[in-house]
Amino acid sequence: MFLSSDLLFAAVYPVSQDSYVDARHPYAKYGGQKRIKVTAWAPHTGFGQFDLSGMTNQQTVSKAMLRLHVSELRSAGRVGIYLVRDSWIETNINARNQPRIDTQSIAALTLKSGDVGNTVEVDVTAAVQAWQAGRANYGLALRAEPGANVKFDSREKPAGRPMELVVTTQTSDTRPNVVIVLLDDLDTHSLNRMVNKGLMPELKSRIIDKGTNFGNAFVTTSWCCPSRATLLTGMYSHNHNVLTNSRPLGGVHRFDDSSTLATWLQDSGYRTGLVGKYFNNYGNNNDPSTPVDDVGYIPPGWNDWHGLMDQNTEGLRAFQMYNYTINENGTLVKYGNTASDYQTDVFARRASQFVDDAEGINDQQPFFLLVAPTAPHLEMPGPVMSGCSDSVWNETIRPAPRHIGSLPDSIQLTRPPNFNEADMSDKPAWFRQVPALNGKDIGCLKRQYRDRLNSLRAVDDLVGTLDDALVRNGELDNTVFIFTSDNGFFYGQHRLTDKVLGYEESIRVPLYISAPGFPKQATWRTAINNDLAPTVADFAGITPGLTVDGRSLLPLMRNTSERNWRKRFLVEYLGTVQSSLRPPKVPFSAVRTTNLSQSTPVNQFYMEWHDDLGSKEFYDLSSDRYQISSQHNNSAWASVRNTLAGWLSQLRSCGGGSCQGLENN
Ligand SMILES: [Ca+2]
Ligand SMILES: [Ca+2]
Ligand SMILES: [Ca+2]
Ligand SMILES: [Ca+2]
Repeated sequence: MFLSSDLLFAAVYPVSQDSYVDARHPYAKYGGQKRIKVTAWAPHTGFGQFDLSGMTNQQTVSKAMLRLHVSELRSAGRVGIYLVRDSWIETNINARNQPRIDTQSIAALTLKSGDVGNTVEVDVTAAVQAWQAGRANYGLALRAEPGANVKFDSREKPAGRPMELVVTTQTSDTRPNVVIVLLDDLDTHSLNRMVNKGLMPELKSRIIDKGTNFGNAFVTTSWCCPSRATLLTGMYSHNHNVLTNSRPLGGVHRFDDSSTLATWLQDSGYRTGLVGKYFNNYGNNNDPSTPVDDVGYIPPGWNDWHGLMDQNTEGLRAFQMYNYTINENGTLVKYGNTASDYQTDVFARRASQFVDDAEGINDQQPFFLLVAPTAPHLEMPGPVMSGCSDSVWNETIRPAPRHIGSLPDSIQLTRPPNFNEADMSDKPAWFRQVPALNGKDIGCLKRQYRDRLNSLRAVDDLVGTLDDALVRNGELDNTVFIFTSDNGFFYGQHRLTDKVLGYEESIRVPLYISAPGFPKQATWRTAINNDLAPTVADFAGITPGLTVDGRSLLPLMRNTSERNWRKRFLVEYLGTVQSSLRPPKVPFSAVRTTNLSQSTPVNQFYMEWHDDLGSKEFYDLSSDRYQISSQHNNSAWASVRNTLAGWLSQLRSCGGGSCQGLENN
């Protein structure tokens, strides 16, 4: 072919799902010429018109290479490549005149004698991407610069095309983005108070008012590491085997990170990111036999990693609002103690940046982001309060500087009927040894309560910052936003602080899911943290890479009164005995019934402690919702207890797909 005032028409046709080349015979439009000549004898111009209309809306150009076969070179020199509009081409084709090019060249190639007989390639990706964005047909024109005389031609058959555009496309992935904001030690009651007082405006307007409120959401093991392992695997503790927060039964060392929600999503095409807390003991580097605690370790499945280091070499810990260290994609970054270092705010900025980066790298790729602030977890070590008689009450958390001193007075520690439980005679013998709180301790707890709740206001700002990033990137309508916590918390109920035990305050967590296509709604059907991984997998259209124990919540979001749903679930703590602590950490297995499909709802809790005494507890929550008086010895409940003991004996070893049936039947 020659390039001169002769005209080349080269359309692009799909040759496979992900690439296009010009395949239409170039002279089809102009009738029967055996050879197209495209010459660039200066000042002549040749051009090709390329039609990408065969591409679907899901496809985008990832690469475009213009290939030119150099058949003759009278004098070496540069040839400019220009982008020209469809209308320009039609005008010039019809007029058969010498085209004028007014635009700037998008690329140029310098030809030398060695190119003769060869095909040269020019990268025109950016121009073709812009061309596709306008969904218009454009052309590429060639013009030799003064001094250059070249002929592009090919007599080779069948591939001999003088001017060929090879376009590689990728099919865009329209699956939704998923963002999980996972708080640490946030109980349902505290969050509800903050929301109802108007102190969580961002969370309310951006998630709660647009999403599904799971009014009966629980964790199946109420402790940081076991709960986070459940989030990432969809399994009960007795199946993922992370039983505590530290070695040998728990912590980062115990977690099998080879198949997790992150790896499943990444393998299926998601860009994945973590910002915040991962597992306890992450980064402490105290086991030479494994890399998982190494300082620079990044677990499989994560593209963009900002993991908070636990217990670093300076003794600083993840649970500090200042002076902590983050592994930022393999680089350790230390944060100081200025206002801008406040942990929740740093995570807000990092999370927002993750969204910007993911969208900038490839808008067509969905992302998964797990944001895990430490708030409202107590700082350890952190500022301590004086005046408590028992040091277990003296820890607190610093709110963001802008919130200090501005929490309304109306937010005060509540004292439900089980607060500082007076009569412990229904509890196991070792539990009765836990002393009651005295006035000094209650004073500390009151301050701690207000600090913890006040720390949530920076979390609310984080939700707003993150949502702003979704809006800014045009992703709000294609993002699933999940807000929850790894466990609840005791504020003096049953004389306790902290979590771990199976009572309501410890196992209930907030759970809101705002997702495209779902209205603001509420369901009282039971959701457990085992469900989060399969739910996210369902949104992503993938099958979990493990045999999960939980189930997708999407059916419940489609029908909030679904009758064929979970009637009971297992609550367990299978770690070591530490009965002297508050709470006493004594392993137990329990079954919580939540059968709301009957006319009279059944809410019961049956627990077997794994202690030397074979201690048990039983509560009918309809008559004793505060679990003040265990009925484990009351013969009136013997039949119910026996039934629950039967379910418990099966649930505690369920797995391999059997848990759902045991929960539903
Ligand atoms: Ca926690
Ligand atoms: Ca190690
Ligand atoms: Ca996108
Ligand atoms: Ca009692």
